[in-house]
Amino acid sequence: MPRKTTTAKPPAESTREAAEPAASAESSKVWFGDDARAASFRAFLEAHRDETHIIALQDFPDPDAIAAGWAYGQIAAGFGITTDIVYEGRISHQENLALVHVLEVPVVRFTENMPLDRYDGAVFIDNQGTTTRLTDRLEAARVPTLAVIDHHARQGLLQPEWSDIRPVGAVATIFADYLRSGLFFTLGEKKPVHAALATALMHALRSETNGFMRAGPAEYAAGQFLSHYHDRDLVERILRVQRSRGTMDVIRVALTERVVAEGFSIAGVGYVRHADRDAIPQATDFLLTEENVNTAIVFGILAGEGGREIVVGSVRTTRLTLDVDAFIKASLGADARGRFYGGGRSGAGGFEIPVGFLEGSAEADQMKLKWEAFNQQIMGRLLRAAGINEETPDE
Ligand SMILES: [Mn+2]
Repeated sequence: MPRKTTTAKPPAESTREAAEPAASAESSKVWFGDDARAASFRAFLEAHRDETHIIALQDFPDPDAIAAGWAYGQIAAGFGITTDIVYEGRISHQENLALVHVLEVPVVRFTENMPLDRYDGAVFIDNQGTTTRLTDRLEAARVPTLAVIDHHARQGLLQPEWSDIRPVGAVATIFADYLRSGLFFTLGEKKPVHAALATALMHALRSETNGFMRAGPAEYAAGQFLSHYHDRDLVERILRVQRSRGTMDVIRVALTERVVAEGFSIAGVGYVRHADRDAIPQATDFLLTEENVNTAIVFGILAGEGGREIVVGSVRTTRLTLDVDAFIKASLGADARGRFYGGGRSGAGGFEIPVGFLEGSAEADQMKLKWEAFNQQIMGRLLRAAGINEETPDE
């Protein structure tokens, strides 16, 4: 990899010591220190002065999306552009909630009565329209797609007026690079909101790269740049946040109900509130920490709060030879239309099974029967796929 994006200096100085060598392949490019793209971003914002933009994040936004959306909002404000950071779905992981609450990030959850036609344009950040239900809604409201800023592989669904898609580890890296260019505001002005933004971007880098384990050179360069401005106390407050009571309860049930055999730990946890949806993957992560367990599966029925009832499951494995995608598809199969109930990749996956006709009952007895039916069916299929004799699990 080429090299040399010295970011230890304040951003007002040039951080580029020499012109890039003519890079043909994407892989040989330097993805941090790109003044030309920052200038192009600036020209794009200039051309949209004083407009109102909706920043569309993916459903269930993560810290990378939240921090980058906020960065767009703060940068665009310098051009008189008003923004709303909007997502459909939910922010349920307590660390992501803490990020939003501690730093006071102004994110808005979409509701049906939000008029979308008041926006001059839409900006998709950390997604390309394929992972947010807002895409269809914005199209229906005839809101033009102005920009896509992302780090996932190109998906080609949207035809934005302007885009910056780089194969880096986080979209926060791209926004850190815009700020580094010195073409926008300077983070070092000691405004609290700047420290908060730098903190959010740093948190995004850390969480998106699993504590920099999956970071590339661009993320280290971005982290080095942000390290001059972020607030360590705020980082600690975000990371030290505690689990909700609901999450603790789900973990407790998972511990009590788990079946451990052949390296698998599988638990059905019963009914889970929609607000505690993230408790299922968290309980799965927790089961995976037991010795001799290399694969954990937790599932339950999301219910209540007027939401649809649906069985949701989470799978995690450290077993290199286990293809999570194939395991889920083979064990749970597909619906009548041939759509699989779930899938996964590289060690993690999940599934969703509609409760359908049996949905919605207030009777405790019926609720119990319904859960037992799903629990037995799913547990049986998972155990068979795992090659475990149902009669004789270890515990
Ligand atoms: Mn991302």
